[in-house]
Amino acid sequence: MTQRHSRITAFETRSLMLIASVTLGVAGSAYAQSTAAPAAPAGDAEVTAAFVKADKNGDGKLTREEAAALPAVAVSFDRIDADKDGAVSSAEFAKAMKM
Ligand SMILES: [Ca+2]
Ligand SMILES: [Ca+2]
Repeated sequence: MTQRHSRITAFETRSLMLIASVTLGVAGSAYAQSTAAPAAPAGDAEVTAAFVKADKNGDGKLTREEAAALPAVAVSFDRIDADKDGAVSSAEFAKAMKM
């Protein structure tokens, strides 16, 4: 009885490990995909479209408030604003999107 029980437990343990490894494998590939995506260079048209869309007042610059619509820009606003004028120009934006 005890031996039978322990055999079932061992089987269950193996099943759980298999499920865990499959789950981790799926999560791992999903993680790889999500980190690989931003590294792919964005096309000029995509970059321009994103910039124009975020530039609500159309002055050719993204203020910190306008950049809030683009999380990727908002989180690194200070780094992207290379000349530190408090706004991200289309050139600064294009450069950041291609890194
Ligand atoms: Ca603007
Ligand atoms: Ca700037």
